[in-house]
Amino acid sequence: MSREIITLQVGQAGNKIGNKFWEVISDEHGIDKSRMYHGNSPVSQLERIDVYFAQGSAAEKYIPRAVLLDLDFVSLASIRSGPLGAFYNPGHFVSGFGGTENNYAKGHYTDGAAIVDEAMDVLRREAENCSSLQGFQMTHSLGGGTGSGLGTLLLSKIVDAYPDRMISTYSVAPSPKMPHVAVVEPYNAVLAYHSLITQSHATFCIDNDALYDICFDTQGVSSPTFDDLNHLVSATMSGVTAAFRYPGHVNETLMKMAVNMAPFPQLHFLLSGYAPLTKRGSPPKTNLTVPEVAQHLFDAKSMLAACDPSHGRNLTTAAHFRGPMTLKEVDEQMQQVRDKNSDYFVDWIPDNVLTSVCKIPPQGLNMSGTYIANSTAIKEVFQRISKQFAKLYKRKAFLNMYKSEGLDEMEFQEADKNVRDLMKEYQQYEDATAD
Ligand SMILES: Nc1nc2c(ncn2[C@@H]2O[C@H](COP(=O)(O)OP(=O)(O)OP(=O)(O)O)[C@@H](O)[C@H]2O)c(=O)[nH]1
Ligand SMILES: [Mg+2]
Repeated sequence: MSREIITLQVGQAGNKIGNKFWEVISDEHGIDKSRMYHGNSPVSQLERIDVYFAQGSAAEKYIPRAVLLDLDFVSLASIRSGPLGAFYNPGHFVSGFGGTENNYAKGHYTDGAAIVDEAMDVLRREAENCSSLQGFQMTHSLGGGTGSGLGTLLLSKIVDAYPDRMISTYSVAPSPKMPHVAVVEPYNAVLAYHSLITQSHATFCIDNDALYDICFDTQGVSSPTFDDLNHLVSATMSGVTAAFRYPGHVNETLMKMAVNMAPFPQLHFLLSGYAPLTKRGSPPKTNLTVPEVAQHLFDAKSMLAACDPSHGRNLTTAAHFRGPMTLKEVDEQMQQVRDKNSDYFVDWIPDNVLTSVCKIPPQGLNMSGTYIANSTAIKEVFQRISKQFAKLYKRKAFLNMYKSEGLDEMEFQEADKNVRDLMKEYQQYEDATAD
């Protein structure tokens, strides 16, 4: 059974990140831009190719199962005319008449609502093309009006149409460290988190604040661009999805990942990390060892969200290793890390560290690791955004631009309350003990 996943790319960040994801995984699976297989290891590269690629004709064999949405047609046109433009199904681009200028309400209630049915038609056609659709993954920003507003509107339609399919998201939190971040982005992010609490089964909290710091501090990039940031996101997405794309691992379906990682349905906001993170321009690492990768993986500086795991406790943890190593080696290392940092792991969920090995390393490295944790420290991200939200909302700044697009002020209050309740819930499980 294929267990297909459909990728939804919404808004500028969503499409740029999605694009980079396809670039990385098509390389890994030996699929070139003309959609043909030119790899060197058909058994491993093609065995589960159907999860992410639809079968086309003999001349153009593998087509990404992706739907690309942006209200901003110029931004989407740049993806279409870019290096991967011809790779996607040409009927899978859905655009509007202009971006929302960071207005969630435009994305959710007016301009976005005008194109969401068209997007659902495309998605339905792709779903009908699947033999056993397992679910969806969405890439989007939470600060943009399209990524947050239209992204969550689309998810609500998917939940209605496919109530028994899984939904995962890679959701980018805004940071003032990046240039041109709009002042209202915390509003959009809180409104979107509010939806994701009930709509998503697994949300990877990608945070531009942390991505910027990794690029600047660890990789020595003096003024990180979105491409620099997206490089980190796509490497992590490749690590997470390797379990879906190659045979025989833990977390090998979206469902298993959600069941393993989220002991309580609402608490599905995941912290991720990646190793190795090397200085930009340095030669690729080809002599990494399992202990090195394990150590980097648990370093707070490797995390893609601005929170320190040592400030919270891990409800669940997964470490996905890639490369020529044995599971025994990995398990031993993880046991050592766990013993050294036993305070970081809750003691009331036994065996809450999962490990897996995929023998195929990512391009250019001899091995890599991806960290996924349901850490209560993730509440530090919500605290930061919620604080910024409160500052604006105290003076009701910029509310009119939301109200004039049909958003009721009650929704602001509800979203704010639900995100605060989520933080409290994380705190409650952080404080819980086995007795
Ligand atoms: N990591 C990352 N962040 C991005 C990228 N592009 C934009 N952002 C961030 O996303 C937020 C803006 O959202 P966009 O994705 O540009 O907006 P949108 O979804 O197109 O929505 P509109 O407001 O309608 O344009 C800001 O916080 C940006 O810093 C990207 O390629 N990568
Ligand atoms: Mg845009």
